[in-house]
Amino acid sequence: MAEPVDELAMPELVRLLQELLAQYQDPLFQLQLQQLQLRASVWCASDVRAAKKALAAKVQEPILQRYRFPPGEAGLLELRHLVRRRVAEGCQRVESLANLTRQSLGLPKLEVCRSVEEVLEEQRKQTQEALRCDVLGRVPVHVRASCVERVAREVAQQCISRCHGELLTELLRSGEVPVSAVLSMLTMARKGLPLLRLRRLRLAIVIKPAMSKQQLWQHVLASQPVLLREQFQCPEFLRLGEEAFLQSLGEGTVHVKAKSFMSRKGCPVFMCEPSLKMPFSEFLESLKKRHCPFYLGKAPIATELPSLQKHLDRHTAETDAAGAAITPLELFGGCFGALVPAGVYTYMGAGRNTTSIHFDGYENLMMCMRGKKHICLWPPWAAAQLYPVGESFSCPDGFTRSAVSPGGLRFEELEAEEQARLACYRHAEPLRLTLEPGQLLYLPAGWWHCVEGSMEPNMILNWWFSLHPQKIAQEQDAK
Ligand SMILES: O=C(O)CCC(=O)C(=O)O
Repeated sequence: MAEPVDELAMPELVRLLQELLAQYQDPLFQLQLQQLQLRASVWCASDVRAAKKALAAKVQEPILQRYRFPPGEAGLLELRHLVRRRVAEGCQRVESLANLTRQSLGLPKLEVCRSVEEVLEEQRKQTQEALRCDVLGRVPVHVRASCVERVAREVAQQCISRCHGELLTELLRSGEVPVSAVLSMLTMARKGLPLLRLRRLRLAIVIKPAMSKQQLWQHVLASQPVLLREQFQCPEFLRLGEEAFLQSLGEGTVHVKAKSFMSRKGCPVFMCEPSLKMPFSEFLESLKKRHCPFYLGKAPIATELPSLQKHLDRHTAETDAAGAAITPLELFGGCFGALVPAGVYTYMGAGRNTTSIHFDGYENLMMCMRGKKHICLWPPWAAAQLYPVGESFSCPDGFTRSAVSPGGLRFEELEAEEQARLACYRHAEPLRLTLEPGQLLYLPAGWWHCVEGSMEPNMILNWWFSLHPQKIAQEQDAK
């Protein structure tokens, strides 16, 4: 990931872009670009791209060097990084200059003003293309056959169990669920999710004030979501939710999500992995804006916020007055396999920061530390109604995201043309809950979910685990 060029202030960035633009618009440069474009009919696309890149690099190199960027690809990456950050912050001057430079290189405009519904529809269409669907959305026989072969290969390589192989092959042959949903289930099967059992899931969230580890274990085995309302109310622990937003904790830089699209509900939906690096203090400042463009989402705290990690470690070792553990890891960790290698994650944001509908292949203990999180949940088999999207059917961990707009809108709330293309969503009413500070959600692996934060600053901690070996073993018994 590229480091930002912190010293380059806005006026300098604007000057740099103006200089680049002047060079790109030079008639000689445009002529050379056109000549390369003409070669497109005889050269392959990647050769044309490489030649254009080399031509542009001749112009870029001396300018970037003058502005103290590192040479080569690294300098370009940093420039892109800086531009994206300023555009996300709403700097229209940078946005229009960046678009003009892109236009003069024959590139499309930056994607900033599209709605999430448009972006998701494009992803659904791309998925249909990848699966070679016909106009009625039917997958041709040869693609189904390739999927069947792929499932057989995964069984042979022991990536999925034999009974999962039989189940998925049967689903592909019968056409009972869409191919994209079978591919979602293939990803679930690879994580060891007991799919046969999940088919018979009771659709409910178990809500209790507190539970013992043995009680939670029963729900973990059944993949039943659980909301614990009162068990983790230890004030010292919850204070982390306040402290985390204080400058004093704000070490160096953090990686944030910066690419969001507005949903019909008026929430910014963050669609990409965290990729933009910025000082933590500036991230905290941005939370005060009405439209916060950044989301410190999916941040492993050991590397992103080391002092928060230290505070958490201290609490992990402590017990409350009655001698009980005060963090979910201590109390419930035994119900799962290993904690993911990066450790505990956090999501910190504000302004109704939203994560679109997806599932994770990990068991999740999600604890609210500040603000609120409004969550919609659908069971794993709802894949059939949620229009999973993926780039290609051979992508190993694909089809984990849905083309349905987040927020848990009811089918009747969709626009007529959306109802027409997402007709199966009619049967996918979500379970809804709101998570408040000190409350813990056990979100079983494979459950589809979307999450909308409160307007005020909000924060969760996530402990993601692989599945407990006994849970994986259940599948054989379910047959
Ligand atoms: O809080 C969020 O925005 C998303 C959280 C999430 O998707 C998760 O914990 O799996």
